[in-house]
Amino acid sequence: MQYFPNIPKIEYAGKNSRRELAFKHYDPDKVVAGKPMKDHLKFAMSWWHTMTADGTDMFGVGTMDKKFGGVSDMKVSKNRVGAAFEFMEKLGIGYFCFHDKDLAPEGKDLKTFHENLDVITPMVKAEMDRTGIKCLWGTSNVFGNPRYVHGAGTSCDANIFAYAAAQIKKAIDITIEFGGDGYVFWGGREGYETLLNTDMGFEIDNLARLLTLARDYGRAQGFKGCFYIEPKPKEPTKHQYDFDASTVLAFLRKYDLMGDFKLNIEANHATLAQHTFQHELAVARVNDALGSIDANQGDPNLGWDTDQFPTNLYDTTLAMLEVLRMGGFTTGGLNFDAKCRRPSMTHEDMFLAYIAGMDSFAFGLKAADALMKDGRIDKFVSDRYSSYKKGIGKKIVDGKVGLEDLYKYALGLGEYTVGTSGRQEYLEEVLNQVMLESD
Ligand code: XLS
Ligand code: NI
Ligand code: NI
Repeated sequence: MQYFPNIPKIEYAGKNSRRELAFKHYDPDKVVAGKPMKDHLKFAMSWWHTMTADGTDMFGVGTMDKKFGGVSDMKVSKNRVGAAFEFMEKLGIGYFCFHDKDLAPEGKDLKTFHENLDVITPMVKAEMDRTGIKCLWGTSNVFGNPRYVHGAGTSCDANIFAYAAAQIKKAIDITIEFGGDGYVFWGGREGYETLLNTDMGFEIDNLARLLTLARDYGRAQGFKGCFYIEPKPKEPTKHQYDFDASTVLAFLRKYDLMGDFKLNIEANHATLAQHTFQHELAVARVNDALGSIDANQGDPNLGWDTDQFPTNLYDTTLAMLEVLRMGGFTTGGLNFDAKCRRPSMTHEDMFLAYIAGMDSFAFGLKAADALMKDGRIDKFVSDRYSSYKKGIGKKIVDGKVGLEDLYKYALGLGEYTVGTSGRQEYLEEVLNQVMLESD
């Protein structure tokens, strides 16, 4: 049974090719910066956007067929397994990410939900064994159901905390069964609408309790992968506790979770926090906490999470620069947390969208490697701080001077102004030149 009979296996056709269903930059086995592109990029399919999201929005019903010939809920879920693996095989995608709720219908209660999952997960596992496709990370949807209206770990209702814990336990079990490399927490409802009804300190303590319980359970079950928090400032709640990378790092340090948790940085969430994608990646990287990436992009003219496929080559280049600077992904990868626009409603559009995203990151990898080899930007940055490599600067870095020493030293400087330029425009020109020449 083929779900996409008109779509061939997608191949690399070269940058000048006009073939629609072909890669122009993603050449999986081509060695860049010491290893094949596919090992650098570690592309993953998001089960939710790709297999379940049908274009429904606040103003209208779905426009896309994500039932794949199924009629009953269970048959739809079963068909999605076949469609997902055919989709990934045809694109040469090596990983997938999932929420519990993406895989099987929730049914009337938790017991039914988990019975449904027990039917679908062996089917997924069998397809993983057949194809060699792996699980990048799993997660639990503890934000969609109305019971999570006040939050999951941060709900005012202890029964809901327990309910979320039960869902997370099962999702961790499935992730372990799939041999998943990671487990994500994205706290869509872990925030508040108004402080008039909210005990913020208590809620954040409870969020840490839930994550700690999950970490302890996962480790006790032998989960060796990485736990991730995915920061997002707002949407659906007005103010989310995992606002951005810096906020999450402070949380992880306060509750002593840095040993097991890293960050899953999503491009569009950075935009919503009024940061650049590269900023969020850099904050994570310099704190040794860059784990994985949700590869998408937002629309600077819109104030919500549009989850578009990433095609901005500056963003993919600077993102891959951060990935190369940290020495590449370990447990993480590039998960396309991205969906087709509502009017791009055909199955072919799904393939074209992934091709665009994969090519954009493949280009970004080549350009980032070229930037590092070119070396002008790195050298400029390093030279810019050269005053800390000798004299008083070195003493500051080595902790050899006190405030009084610096006082005396500064008095001795007389009139002193910094004379060197930041040269931003020149560096932007270098970036353009290297990007344009990198392929
Ligand atoms: C929503 C988030 C979500 C997470 C997984 O904005 O990006 O899709 O990645 O729960
Ligand atoms: Ni995401
Ligand atoms: Ni998102």
